[in-house]
Amino acid sequence: MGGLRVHGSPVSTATMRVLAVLHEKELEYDFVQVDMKSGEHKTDKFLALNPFGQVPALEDGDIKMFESRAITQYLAHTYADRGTQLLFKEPKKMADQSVWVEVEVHHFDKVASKLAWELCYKPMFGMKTDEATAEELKGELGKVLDVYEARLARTTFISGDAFGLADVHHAPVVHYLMSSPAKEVFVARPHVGKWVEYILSRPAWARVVADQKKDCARFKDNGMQRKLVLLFGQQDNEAAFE
Ligand SMILES: N[C@@H](CCC(=O)N[C@@H](CS)C(=O)NCC(=O)O)C(=O)O
Repeated sequence: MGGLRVHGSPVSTATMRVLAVLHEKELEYDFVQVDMKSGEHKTDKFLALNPFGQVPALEDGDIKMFESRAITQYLAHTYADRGTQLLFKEPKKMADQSVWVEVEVHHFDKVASKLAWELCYKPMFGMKTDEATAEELKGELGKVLDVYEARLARTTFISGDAFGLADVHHAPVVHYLMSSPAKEVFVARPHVGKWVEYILSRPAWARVVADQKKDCARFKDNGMQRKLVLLFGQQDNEAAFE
């Protein structure tokens, strides 16, 4: 079974998406921190793993791949008999799952990632949020979440009545935005609010968040760890900086 190795950054949402699935599937893996601050993701060594120079990348024995959602699909199929079942086989359920996996990429992430950049990443990297852009994106996200609200009034999870891959894919960006003023856009919609609460309360997700803290400390990135604490308000972690 061994040989799973994730190359990524603990603060990257795409990396966290892969880690969430690894934890849902209860798979052991090695985490190889890519130092994005020094541009390690643009070196020949990393470009051999992902020619687009982005994290994450996965190695599973001889298999090497990139693109977080391709990796999660690979893991969910290859390790179907492990941990949480994230795929649906029955045609109608599979059809719904395929639709909502795509909706996450083309409707939700398209807006939500830009908003997370404005409200979460820019402050983390010492940059100033463009408030007008953030407001505009919040409006756009609200329109996407209106569709989600109608959907989640009929189904418990985004692609149906069972938790699955489409739900997990949302967790990283939702996690960041729920710690920002964009939280109101989610909680103003009761079904969305309940769904978000559930996906962020998954034990697998809690492990991703705990690992993020540990990895920032392990790689002595206390500056980043402090910024994460400021972002997520985990004051109990202040001791880790000393
Ligand atoms: N579609 C890709 C996106 C990967 C991506 O955007 N990764 C970011 C970090 S979350 C990155 O490596 N950014 C650096 C860059 O683009 O140069 C995936 O899902 O894996």
